[in-house]
Amino acid sequence: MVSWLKGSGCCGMAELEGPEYGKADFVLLDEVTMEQFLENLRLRFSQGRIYTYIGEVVVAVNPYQTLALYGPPMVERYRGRELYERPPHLFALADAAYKAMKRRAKDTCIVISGESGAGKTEASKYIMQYIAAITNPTQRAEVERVKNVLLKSNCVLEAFGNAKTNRNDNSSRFGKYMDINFDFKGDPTGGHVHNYLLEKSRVLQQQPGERNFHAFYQLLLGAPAALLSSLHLCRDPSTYCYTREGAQGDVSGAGEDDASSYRAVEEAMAVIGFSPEEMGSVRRILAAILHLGNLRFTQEEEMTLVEDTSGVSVLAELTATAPDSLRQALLTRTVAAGAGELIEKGHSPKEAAYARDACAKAIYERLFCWIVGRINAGIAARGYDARVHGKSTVIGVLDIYGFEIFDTNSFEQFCINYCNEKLQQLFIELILRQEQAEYQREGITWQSIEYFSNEPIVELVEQPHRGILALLDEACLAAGTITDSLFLASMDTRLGHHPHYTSRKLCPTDKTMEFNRDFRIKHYAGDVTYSVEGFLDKNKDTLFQDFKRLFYNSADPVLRAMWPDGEQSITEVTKRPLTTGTLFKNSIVALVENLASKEPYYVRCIKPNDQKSPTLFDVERCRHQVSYLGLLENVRVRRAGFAYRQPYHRFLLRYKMTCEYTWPNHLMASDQEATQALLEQHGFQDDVAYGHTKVFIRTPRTLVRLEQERAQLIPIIVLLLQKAWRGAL
Ligand code: AOV
Ligand code: MG
Repeated sequence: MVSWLKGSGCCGMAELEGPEYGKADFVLLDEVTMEQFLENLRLRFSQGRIYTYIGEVVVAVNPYQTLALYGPPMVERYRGRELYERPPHLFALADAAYKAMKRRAKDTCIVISGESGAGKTEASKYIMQYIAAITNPTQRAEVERVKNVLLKSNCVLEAFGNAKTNRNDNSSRFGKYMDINFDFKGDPTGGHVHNYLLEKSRVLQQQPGERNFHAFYQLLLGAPAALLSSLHLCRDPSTYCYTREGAQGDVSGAGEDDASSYRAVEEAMAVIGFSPEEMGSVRRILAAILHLGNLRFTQEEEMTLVEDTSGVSVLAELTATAPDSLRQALLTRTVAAGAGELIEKGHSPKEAAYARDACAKAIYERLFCWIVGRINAGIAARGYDARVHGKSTVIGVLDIYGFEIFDTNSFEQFCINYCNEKLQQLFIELILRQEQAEYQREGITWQSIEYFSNEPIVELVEQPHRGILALLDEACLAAGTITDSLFLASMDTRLGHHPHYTSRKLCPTDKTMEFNRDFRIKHYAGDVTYSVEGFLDKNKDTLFQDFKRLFYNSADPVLRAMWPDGEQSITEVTKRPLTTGTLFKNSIVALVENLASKEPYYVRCIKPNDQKSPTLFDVERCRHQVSYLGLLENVRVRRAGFAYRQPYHRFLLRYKMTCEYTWPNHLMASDQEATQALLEQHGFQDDVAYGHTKVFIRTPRTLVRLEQERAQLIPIIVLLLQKAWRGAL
């Protein structure tokens, strides 16, 4: 085939109809039924065609194998192409978002959703990799630096924010929204990472078969021996309480990966701009957390003591704090006794253990936030002046923890699943709104479609004064006597009528729940039973001021910088800081507002099986996901409206050879008129509508027929051209 035809992208659309390949767009299904949808998904998955469109939404099935889909030749195939010109791919979506941003100066965002292990984080990395590959053709040094830092940031964020869970070996335990800023040339000038609620309770405890955050194992298994001994650590993760669970059974087999990841993370941190001193502090803080977890407390007479005093001196050394102050912070707390007076109250061993754990969680969380801050400093747009360089535009990429159901679900799963409800709600609103806006903009009448709305579930969680989060805050505010089970009782009384809420008390025959412990929410993605144990504690998230002050006074500048609130005296400390639940809700509401203000592009990830198998397509698991993600409704909306739309000039470029009035070029007043003439000649006038800038085609069949005609004509044109060239020679 001669080169101009190769470049014209005939393979993309041809793939739309080949029965052996399945349909590249679900809109082309003969009938929109679950069975057809699943069969198409299965067929494509079995051939390594993991991406399929629903209009402009990419449905992605996790292949659980390395596919040759992302190298430089692929980047070249998609660069600058329209969505339908090539087989479905994340790169096509990334290119569409990039073009919208560059051509129309639109802020865009790519929202990646799907349950835990469905492939969101991998997708987000491929998207960033693509954007990095297609930008900065002139190799400007500062742009290259920014791109490099953006790409390297993932490695560091994953080391500190990801962990092995029973759903995913590299599960994101924090939410990540990354803005990439572009200058008027379309080159990245900087970026910003927003992180959402890290699952810090993982520092203390993991469910059987799970691990702590990767960073701990990477340090233990990857650090050179001399470094380890300077941190008073030994290699074996089972030595430390906090990493013991993760060192059991097959989990420990990950050792080699951890060692090589350690080196990759060190290198990435250096590229981002962490200084050697800062990296030293990070290692010492990680080591301190491991040592902290091994501290035990005993009681002798009236006094609580640390069992192994050498542990305290190691900790003092690693945190650069005075041993006496450290011991005091571990064993006592200062309380305001009224009239500005302060008294010291000794802990019982149990209280000391509780304070130790709260401290370990807080240090890790602050370390993580500090790292994010440091990455942000590394990718902040430097020397960008909007007056000189023009308006900066943004592409946001959202990769957040997916919907999850574990054997035991706690406050963290509750927050994660609430966040997924909000994103689902946004998807519904935007998909409808976007369609509507497009038809309005183009002057075309819109016909609406019924959707399952998850609004009642979102309300159940977040409604002011009545929702679960409000009741939880109310319980936390009440005097110390209130317990988790009293909180559950209050939910039973106030939410018992809600169709999406139940508990064992409200449903006594349901033995899958425990009395006084469990409640269940009917989420859009399935029923989840939550254990109320620890809800109050995790929501209050108390850390004694004594620890904050201790670390604020550390001689280690990094550790010190993490505790700006340590300066306050106990009497100044605000009485009721916002609770974790409320802070999380506020951050998610702000995130959703931010996403809604941008032009959204969607990737809907599907997990084909729970065995991480590259060949198994578990039809029931997929059916469930297709159903709750609302994908069938998505297809119906696309079909009820107009399945395809294309700017007139693009349409003509592709199909002009199918009509005598438009081939090789039309002589009409506008591309719209020429398009009209073409479609009328084919007899398609009843299936199309003409917008201000685009032609809208209702049924996929019309497009398929145009494609068929084009495919038949191309060999003839090629022959004619070859003849003409030979004649010319
Ligand atoms: P998640 O982000 O959706 O889960 P990941 O992106 O971490 O899921 O994917 C889980 C695993 O599936 C990865 O570690 C890879 O082994 C594999 N995988 C996913 N996508 C691809 C791909 N395109 N090619 C090859 N392998 C892939 V979570 O963060 O748990 O919600 O919280
Ligand atoms: Mg992830």
